[in-house]
Amino acid sequence: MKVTALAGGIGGSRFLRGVRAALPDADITVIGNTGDDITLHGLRICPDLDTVMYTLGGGISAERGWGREAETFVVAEELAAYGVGPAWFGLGDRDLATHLVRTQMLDAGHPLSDVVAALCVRWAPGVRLLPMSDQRVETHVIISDEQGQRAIHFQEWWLRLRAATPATSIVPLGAEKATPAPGVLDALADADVVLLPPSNPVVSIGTILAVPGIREAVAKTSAPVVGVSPIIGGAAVRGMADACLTAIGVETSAQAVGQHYGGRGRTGGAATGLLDGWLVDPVDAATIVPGAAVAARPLLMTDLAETTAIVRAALELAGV
Ligand code: FO1
Repeated sequence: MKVTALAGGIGGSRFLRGVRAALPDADITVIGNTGDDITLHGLRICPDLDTVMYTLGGGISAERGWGREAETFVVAEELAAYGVGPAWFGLGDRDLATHLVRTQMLDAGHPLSDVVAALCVRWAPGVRLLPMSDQRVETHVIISDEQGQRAIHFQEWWLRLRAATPATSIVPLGAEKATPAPGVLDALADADVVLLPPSNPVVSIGTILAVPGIREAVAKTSAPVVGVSPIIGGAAVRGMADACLTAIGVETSAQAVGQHYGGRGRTGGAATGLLDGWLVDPVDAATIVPGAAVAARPLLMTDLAETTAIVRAALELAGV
């Protein structure tokens, strides 16, 4: 079976461990978000790609959900001693090696998709990890504060401001000029099932869909498309997805996010949305997404067994 999933960072990566466990013999392709990427100290950092790679490769910090386990932050301390920031981005020593290898490969002219493939030789995540694009797409957030209206990098908004300063808009810079990375469109066209994990629907899934061609490929694939709600009972399960949803005028509810993705209306309606199925928590069982079937089961990914059960429920909703 060929499974294709769009994934962001921590939530998406946890979900993917369940996909691998539920379908140990499947060919799994992950289309990873690169909008979180940032250049710091001259190094290109790809947080969501690294989080998928480390989580599925066994190198993730279980405590943080990002970065490496058994991590140290000596270089970050030394940078701080020089008064060189930003202090709000946790730059780990082991993680630094990943950024050094990636940056020297990019500087040598290798496209990001080749860099990801090379890094995955070491980590062997058990899935094919593709960046959504080889072109740079970088999410920036427009805020208004005492310095007036200005754009800051998503990571600064997320980590320094903890998304507490309302975003007047969230912009995936460069998306309109980006093209899907090699293999992305085929992975969507050839899949037996396409999954939208409970990643951030705006800055993770939304950014991937903003790359021209990808939303269309999801909308028209012959594979069933099933999403899993990242919102339970009106609250984001993790992260600050609610702040992102508010920024784009979408209510923080399982129903609003499902309707934001839209149903595909396979049963005759115009194919406007992406979803054939939308999996919600029982507390949101009354959810309606026109054009998509809604099913409910507990969605807290408390451990691998529970995550695997959630994945199985999504696959059942997909009819695969
Ligand atoms: N998330 C944090 O909450 N604090 C950090 O200091 C932090 C550093 C960091 C470094 C490398 C990396 O791959 C991820 C990192 N993250 C951190 C997560 C990162 O901000 C993600 O982009 C968001 O969590 C959204 O997915």
